[in-house]
Amino acid sequence: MAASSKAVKVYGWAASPFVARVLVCLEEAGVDYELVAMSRDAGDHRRPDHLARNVRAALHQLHRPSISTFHASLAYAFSVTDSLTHDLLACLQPFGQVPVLEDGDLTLFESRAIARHVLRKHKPELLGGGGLEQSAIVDVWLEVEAHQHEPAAGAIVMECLITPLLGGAPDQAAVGENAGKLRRVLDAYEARLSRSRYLAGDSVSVADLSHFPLMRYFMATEHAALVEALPRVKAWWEELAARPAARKVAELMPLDLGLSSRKHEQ
Ligand SMILES: N[C@@H](CCC(=O)N[C@@H](CS)C(=O)NCC(=O)O)C(=O)O
Repeated sequence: MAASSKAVKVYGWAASPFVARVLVCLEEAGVDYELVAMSRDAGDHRRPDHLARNVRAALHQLHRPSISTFHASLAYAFSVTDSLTHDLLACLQPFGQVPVLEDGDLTLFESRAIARHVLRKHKPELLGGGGLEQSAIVDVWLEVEAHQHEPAAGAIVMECLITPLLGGAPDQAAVGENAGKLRRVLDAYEARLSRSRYLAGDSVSVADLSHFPLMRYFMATEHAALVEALPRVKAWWEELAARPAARKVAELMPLDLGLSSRKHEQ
């Protein structure tokens, strides 16, 4: 997407599964957005302007009724000086990561929180449509993605895809351990998908979509066989990857994560 006048801006690099998660949701919701490309290699995410974006996002939450101690101390530190050094900004900003979303005056970080915001605003049916029960079920499966699927699949992608691209050797013990964990997660998905077409019911939701970016990379590893062995999970994945939003974002996600050129430069 072009033109800097867009109200919705996403900062980051699209090869990141976290950034891609946000892009998939924006595409699904038909939101007109601008991807403000940043370079990890150039350290754009550590620059003061990006760190300040995260600080602004945290400060935003001060206006909410449930203010955490962390945010309170952040606000205090921010208010006692208006000339923060870069180092202080780096301390204040807990993660220095992408994506960050700007939606008008609202600045957010954390990809799943951003995804929920985008969908709550533009396509609530992907969050369960506002019904208490259905929304709770969507939340459950989004948590499963975050706490069961991502750690195991992410470790395999790191060891089997990213480490070799950077010229390293995979830690086979870590690969074996996480393949075992992921197999158990996918077995649970297979059982779940025997009862409903998607994870949270018979319509697609953010819980399914949220899997797409990491699974795209996971399916490029030899451990894709774990998915291929489970007919319902395989069909679910193929349907997910064939969605127009997923296909569009996949074009921005080279399977070498843009790392091949870096390896050759080393
Ligand atoms: N929990 C965060 C994780 C974000 C994250 O790890 N982003 C990576 C993108 S590759 C990043 O910014 N890494 C740079 C760094 O941590 O220095 C989310 O879901 O947004």
